[in-house]
Amino acid sequence: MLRTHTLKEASQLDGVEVKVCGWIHDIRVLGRIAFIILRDRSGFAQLTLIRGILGKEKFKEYTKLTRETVICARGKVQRTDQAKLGFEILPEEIEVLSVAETPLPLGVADKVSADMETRIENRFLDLRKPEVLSVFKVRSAILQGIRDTLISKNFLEVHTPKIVATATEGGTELFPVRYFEKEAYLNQSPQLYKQILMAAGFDRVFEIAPAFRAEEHNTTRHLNEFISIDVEISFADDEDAMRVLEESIANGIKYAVENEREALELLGMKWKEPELPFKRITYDEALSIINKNMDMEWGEDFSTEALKVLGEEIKDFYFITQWPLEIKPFYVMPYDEKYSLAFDLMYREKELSSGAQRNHRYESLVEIMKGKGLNPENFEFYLRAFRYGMPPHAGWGLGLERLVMIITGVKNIRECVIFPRDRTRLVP
Ligand code: AMO
Repeated sequence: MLRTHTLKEASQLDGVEVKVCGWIHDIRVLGRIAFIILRDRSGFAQLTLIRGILGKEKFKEYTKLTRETVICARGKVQRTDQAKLGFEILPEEIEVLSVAETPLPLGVADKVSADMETRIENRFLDLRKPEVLSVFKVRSAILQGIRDTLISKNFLEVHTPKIVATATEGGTELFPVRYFEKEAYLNQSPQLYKQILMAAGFDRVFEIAPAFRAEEHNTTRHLNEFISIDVEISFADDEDAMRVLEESIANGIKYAVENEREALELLGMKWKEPELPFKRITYDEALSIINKNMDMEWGEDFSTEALKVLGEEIKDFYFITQWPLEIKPFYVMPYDEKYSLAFDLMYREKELSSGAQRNHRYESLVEIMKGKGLNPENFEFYLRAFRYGMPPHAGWGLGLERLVMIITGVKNIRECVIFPRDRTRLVP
């Protein structure tokens, strides 16, 4: 066994011999005594090195180790008021497992934050910073809370293909891939497949998987590869779908608050489980709020500026419902000639999720497709599923990174992905 305890586990002990491993965060030598601050995923420990105990040779060897070198230390844990952490480990032996070269391309212990480019290029070092790691602890917790919610509601977790033949969310944002002798694409959304699963009688499904969008714009809230949490529910309407969505979000936050309190504190975020239901406003109501400050036409999608106005007015989670049919995708259910049963979930000025009750009526679906300039023949595999018994259904897609951005308070969506894919970045 390389180690007996993580640093957090060791921090709970007193007078027990342990073997702990990690990275050297910092070393301070004060004559005959030296301190190594050791770091692992769970936290920090102070190794107190005393020359009189270790002997001159070992003391010299250990105090020359470079920052970020990986070591294991065997010694006794001792509670002490003198150490900032309330405990120290008095090593008898230190084993050097992997020496870190100097200088480091990115300082892990440094307070000053490097620019995003340098950080991503040296992401393995950047991720060693506790506050950077915290984002991923919170991300994992949110996901767990959401998954638990859906599983408890009897959803089936599924996976649909990511190499596909057609667009779903408008044809301009597709990445082509060579698929033997054919051209294929990376999927933008599991939309068509999750709907087909309703025809398959799966009743309620969810998928947590990457979605790919060849968006040209390089913004702080767009990625070219993101994780989409998708839900589809049979015998359900838009209101049913919204209820599952708000509950999923509330439980995701609750799970993070309960399980990653320290990580949230490190990020300076104070969350409590949000109260349900979230506010619902119609598109028309949103428009009249926006038009107190701007001059926006009915039927347009909300611009960044418009959403800012809205976000200033509603500083919380809220749904925008009853969107104009025109600006929503072909698969949403019309409410009447003008409006649809589509909704967006917002947090202040940020869009987190889109969803809708779907149009499950074959003839009407084909007609709307044609009206939007789409060729139904290209969607034959999808449309077939509507001809042999398709239940009414509703669902949504939630961008995981957008949600993580809000909960962790980071300003750039790239910080919510380990290795982000944006307009210019394909490596690492
Ligand atoms: P939509 O296209 O609105 O809807 O996407 C759903 C959610 O996915 C997230 N998202 C993104 N996140 C990061 N970078 C991007 N480039 C990006 N694009 C989208 C957002 C968005 O709200 N099929 C429908 C969903 C449905 O109706 O079920 C869809 O894909 O958080």
